[in-house]
Amino acid sequence: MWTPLAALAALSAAPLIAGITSPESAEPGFPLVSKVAIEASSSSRLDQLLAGGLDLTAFDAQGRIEGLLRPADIAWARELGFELEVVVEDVYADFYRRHGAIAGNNLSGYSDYQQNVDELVALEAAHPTIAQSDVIGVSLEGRGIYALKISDNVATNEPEPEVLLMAIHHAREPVSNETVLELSRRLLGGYGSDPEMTFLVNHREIWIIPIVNPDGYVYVDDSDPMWRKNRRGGYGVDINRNYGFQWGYDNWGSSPSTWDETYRGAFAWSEPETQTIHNFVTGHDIKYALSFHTYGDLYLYPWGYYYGTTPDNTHFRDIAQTMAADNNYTYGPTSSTLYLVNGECTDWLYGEQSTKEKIFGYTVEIGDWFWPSPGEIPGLVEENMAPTFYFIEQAGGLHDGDVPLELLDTPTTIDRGARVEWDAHVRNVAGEDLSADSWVLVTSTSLPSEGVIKVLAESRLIPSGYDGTVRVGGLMPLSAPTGSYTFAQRIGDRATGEIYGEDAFVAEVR
Ligand code: 0X9
Ligand code: CA
Ligand code: ZN
Repeated sequence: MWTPLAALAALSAAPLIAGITSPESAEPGFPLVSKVAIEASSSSRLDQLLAGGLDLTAFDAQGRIEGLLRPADIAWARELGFELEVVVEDVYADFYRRHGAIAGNNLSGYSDYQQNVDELVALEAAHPTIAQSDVIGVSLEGRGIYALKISDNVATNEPEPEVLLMAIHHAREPVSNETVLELSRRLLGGYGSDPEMTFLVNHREIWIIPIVNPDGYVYVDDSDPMWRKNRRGGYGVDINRNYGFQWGYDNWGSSPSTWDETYRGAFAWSEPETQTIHNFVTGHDIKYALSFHTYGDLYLYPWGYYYGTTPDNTHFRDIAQTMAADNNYTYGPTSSTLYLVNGECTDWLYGEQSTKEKIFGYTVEIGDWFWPSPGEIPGLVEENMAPTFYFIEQAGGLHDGDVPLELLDTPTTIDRGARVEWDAHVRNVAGEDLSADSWVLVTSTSLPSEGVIKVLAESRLIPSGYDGTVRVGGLMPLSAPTGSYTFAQRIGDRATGEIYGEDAFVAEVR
């Protein structure tokens, strides 16, 4: 059923002309904002709406994109030829009707900022050897940005894969916070009794940042339940558009206008909240990360800034596919699955590869609205437990540096027709048993082709914690050209090309 919009259209033929007072919500003190669904047939021209700086939120069950639009926005979009269905006429009135008279305490039924702080402190007190809560940065208005570390020997930086879980980049997305709090409780509460939780705590360093944007979260609680950004200048910066990777690449899904919901800030990293994440991530060795948001039932991965996929698309997809097998979320590259964005967190996590290594970062979009009724929270949280534990487990075993190799007793000269031999010192610091291939890449400019790949050992099980030396060797053919040769030994998965460790030496063949 199409809501007649004639009255609105009459109001807003020239939406940007100053002096027109915005219509108001039935809830005193708020503007009239409607939740609309944009017909799928018109969503191929979504770019036009993205360029308009509109507040597009997610997809509904019919695959239509939803947005929070003011009457002037609705009229503008309809003039462009988009077909819009108004799903909720007045989202503020709807919020207060469904949640009761709670103005000034909008997060009732959810954990507010202070409850988060109290809970982190309580978790640390209850599990002092495996939980540690720290303030890793300070928001624009001076609130602490907290991180909870969960790992065995928590005070020690151990060589275990590090995983980062974040929530509340966006202020109005409290289910993301509930989800990471519950993940923390399960990991800590299950330690010593639940074998999966015990394994993850023992073999990973798990970092949880439950509120990236404390100022926005407090503002949602005491003032505006639909607030998204931080509180810079009263208009706010979208924390998830302020990261310094392809920041401001274009204006699609990222706006240069202060009052737009996707305002990206005056410059990359302009906000203390993004600076905090930047400093935290570059100061650690994070392998995998999840940035929890609401809503849409989605797993998203780079790229967001243009319609392309990363060289690791298969790996991104495989993991998302397994997570989604559990909760039926849709998955795919963010740009083509949801919409274009730039200056977004996971694009930076993966894309910035000079000041840090690439990180497999995903955006998780939970549920189907920012404010599910409190009774729906446990189900939404639960559907993210098993997939996230699987994700944390996956952060081990598949990374460069998990099996450091050191080649010892290497020759400097090799006679043709003689054996080449060296020692390979192998360690497995991945925190789990690994089945891995070992191979040697021999290259020399004397060789007619680029080089030869000689497999000296095939797929062995390298037990967790293995620390030993194996003798490696082979025959240098009599026919080999003389000259300088490089012997690079690698351990990894030859099928996927992933390398867990490598070392090399140079020798003269004569
Ligand atoms: O727009 C966002 O920042 C995220 N959606 S939300 O409704 N929670 O605001 C999605 C960001 C996902 N990343 C990309 N599209 N690249
Ligand atoms: Ca540890
Ligand atoms: Zn969000």
